[in-house]
Amino acid sequence: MNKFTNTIITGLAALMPFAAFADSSDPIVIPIHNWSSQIVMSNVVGQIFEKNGNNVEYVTTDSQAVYESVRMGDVTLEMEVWEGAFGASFRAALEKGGLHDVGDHNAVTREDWWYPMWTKDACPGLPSWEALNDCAALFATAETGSKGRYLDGPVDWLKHGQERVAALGMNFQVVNAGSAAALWAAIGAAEADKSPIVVFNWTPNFAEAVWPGEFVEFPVWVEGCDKDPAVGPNPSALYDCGNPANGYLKKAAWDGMKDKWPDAYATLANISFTNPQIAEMARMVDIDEMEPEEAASAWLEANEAVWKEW
Ligand code: TMO
Repeated sequence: MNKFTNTIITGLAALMPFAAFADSSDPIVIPIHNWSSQIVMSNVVGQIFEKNGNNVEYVTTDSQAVYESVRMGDVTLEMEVWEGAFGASFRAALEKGGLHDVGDHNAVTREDWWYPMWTKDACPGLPSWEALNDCAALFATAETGSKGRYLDGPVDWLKHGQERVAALGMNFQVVNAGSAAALWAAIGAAEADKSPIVVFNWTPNFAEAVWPGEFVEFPVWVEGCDKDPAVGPNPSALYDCGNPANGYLKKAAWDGMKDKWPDAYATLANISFTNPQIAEMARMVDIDEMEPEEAASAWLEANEAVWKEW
């Protein structure tokens, strides 16, 4: 290329900054975890990027370790940073540097001990945690002996159920479900004869439309309850509070994303899903039994007016 054409091209590029596609052709790496809304939402966002001409790669990763991967740039972003489950890992990675907050979804989240409403017939003092504890024998199983069973989420969600039981002196034993599907199967089995059950659950989720229920009310979350034993009702223990009842749902990205894929980054910054949209994404997989990629395509087709704005 001679100097003359080079000048013209540079001049044209300067005149059309938005016409030029500035993003790297390297794949944007999107992490996939083990609950349905996150998997579908990640595919929705990946498919939007692809429609815009980006390349995308999905990797299945641990939902806590992912913050370290985003910080290092091995993974480009995270679509669902739940305050209750991942706030601590996210904050730790933020402090080390390399990733940042790309804003909140327009959603309010809660993750905690939960029961389907028929449980309250047997234990009318609910939702108080003290009443639950007084009813512990109702939740006993062969596995937990005389203690009540609390079916917690998969281990990598790091809900600290065991620490909470110890900190509050509860007569419960924590059993970790192997998968989210195992939680739904346990609720479904209890539904048959309306036996009392208490499990880890969250909102937004499909479950709220299927089984009316309530979260157990633990001592109210106070900032620092997971870091400073003095915070919360037990002065010598961590995790003696419930999870935040009005938690955030954030997006996070590797710091390098905005320079390497500026167009995709601008889209990511605009993306915001609501509670009903997130619950619907979970339902498409957990109730309608769609494959996540298929659910994502269907969602995009039905919600063009929503995502074209982004
Ligand atoms: C992280 N989760 C939404 C499953 O609680």
